[in-house]
Amino acid sequence: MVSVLYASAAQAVTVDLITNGDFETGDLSGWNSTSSSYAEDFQINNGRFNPRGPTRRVDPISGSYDVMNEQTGYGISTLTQFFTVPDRVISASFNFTYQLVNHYASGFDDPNQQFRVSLIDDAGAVISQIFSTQPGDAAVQGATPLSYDLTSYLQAGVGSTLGIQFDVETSYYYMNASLDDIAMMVETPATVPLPASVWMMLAGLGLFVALGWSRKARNGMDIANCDGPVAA
Ligand SMILES: [Ca+2]
Ligand SMILES: [Ca+2]
Repeated sequence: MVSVLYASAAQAVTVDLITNGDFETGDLSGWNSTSSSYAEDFQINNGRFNPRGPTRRVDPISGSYDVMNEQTGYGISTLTQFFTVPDRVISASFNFTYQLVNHYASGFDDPNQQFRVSLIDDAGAVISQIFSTQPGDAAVQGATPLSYDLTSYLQAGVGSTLGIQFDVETSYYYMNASLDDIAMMVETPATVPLPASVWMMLAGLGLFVALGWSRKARNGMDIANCDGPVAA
């Protein structure tokens, strides 16, 4: 049986720094959602969630739950989670799967009608915009797994608090993005003490850490619509 500690010849461990990245708790545990103007918070979706506007019920991307934003008009919805970076980082891979539908007839606009993913600092300032939709992108995009090598960013932020933020800006009304299978897989030397929060996550996640890593690796790298750093 595979150990929770992803052991390699280098005596390293790999841990997912994101809590409840698959939303299978059935709620937004670990996440914070905000909204402005007529946007609404991201909502948990069990397949029966019918968001305001023309989008109807959509099956979760994987498992029994994902999340989806909704709105009654213009505004910005955000979904954010902060995490503590280990004291040493060998590598860091950020993975998520999204699907979306944009009902605005003129398509996407940068930045007024856009879905974005950013790495932020502990004050919420954007360190790097990892992904964003671009004018001309397809209005309907099925489940798309993406993977990014964030090693340099996490190495620059060892021991600090960083965050991942998803946001949907809808200046021209209805657009719904779904998210699932969000993971920040960080490889760190086994001999280096990890922050207590990381060990707690290791203990709590158990075998899932190893299984999650395997699943993400098999998904491969889909670089469609990327305008940020891409994993090798
Ligand atoms: Ca899920
Ligand atoms: Ca609806």
